[in-house]
Amino acid sequence: MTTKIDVNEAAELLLAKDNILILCHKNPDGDTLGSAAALCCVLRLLGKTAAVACHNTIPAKYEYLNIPVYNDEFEVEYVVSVDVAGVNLLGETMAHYAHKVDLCIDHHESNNGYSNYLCLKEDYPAAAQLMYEVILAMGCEITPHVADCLYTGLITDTGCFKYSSTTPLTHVVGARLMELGAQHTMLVEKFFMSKTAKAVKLEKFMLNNLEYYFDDRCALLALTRDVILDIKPEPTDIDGLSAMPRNFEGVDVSILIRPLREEGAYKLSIRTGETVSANEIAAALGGGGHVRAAGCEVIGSLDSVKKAILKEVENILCR
Ligand SMILES: [Mn+2]
Repeated sequence: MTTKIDVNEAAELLLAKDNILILCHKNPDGDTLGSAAALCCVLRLLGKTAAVACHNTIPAKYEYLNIPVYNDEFEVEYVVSVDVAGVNLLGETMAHYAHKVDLCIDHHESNNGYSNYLCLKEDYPAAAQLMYEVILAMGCEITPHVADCLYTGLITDTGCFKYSSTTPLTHVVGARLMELGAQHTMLVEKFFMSKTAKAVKLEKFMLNNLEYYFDDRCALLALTRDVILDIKPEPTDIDGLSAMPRNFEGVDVSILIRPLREEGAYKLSIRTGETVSANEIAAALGGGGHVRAAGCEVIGSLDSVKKAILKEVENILCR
């Protein structure tokens, strides 16, 4: 059973606690890392002991967030998860925290209420927008570094204020973070204006290998193990790929399939247009996320995984 709380109650809890561990979701993105980094920094400025833990090593791209990774250096008394919709998203090495999350700060409508307390805003496009409010409610100053962390979450989860989840308030928060010192130019350049050589190779592979289904309303790209071994992309090189075919004319659903480390398991990223719910498609296969962006993990051969997802897409497109 989880108790839903508002921003002020979340702030009160955080102010009352110490020796705090902040958990990110596995395969971390800019939102989970930026929000966690911001909270950790603020807690430390308050003189508290806090650190961040994630199933994966933090990608080099996020080095500037200066995330203090938990190293068993203190006994954890309070566990906070950030941008984590369900315990399965913590990853195996963090699974022992599954039933020990005291507070979850999140923006996923698929959040299944695994924490003691839950501060959730499903209508916020990024957990960072909520974290901004929590930090203000804590009465803490937003330093230029904290502004960088929050701005990272804001732009990465909104496609740089482009996705339909973006609201006037998102722009207000973005503007305020700029005033507080967020390095807008550096961050936008880093995440949206530059591409690594490996990301370009992946894009070329995508253009040559994209499969179309259901009157071309669904575009699917399967990255095979061979392609991954050949190009050797960083996870951050692959991240931008899932949203791209959604922008192609006539495409309502875009699916990216990539192999997981374990043989015979795949991660699916689903992006949809106005008329289709990505969350609904992902939920049918045990995953979840947001209306326009969701994901799931499916076990099986590439062929069977493809069949399974296409069946769900067909159910929704053809009803
Ligand atoms: Mn997020």
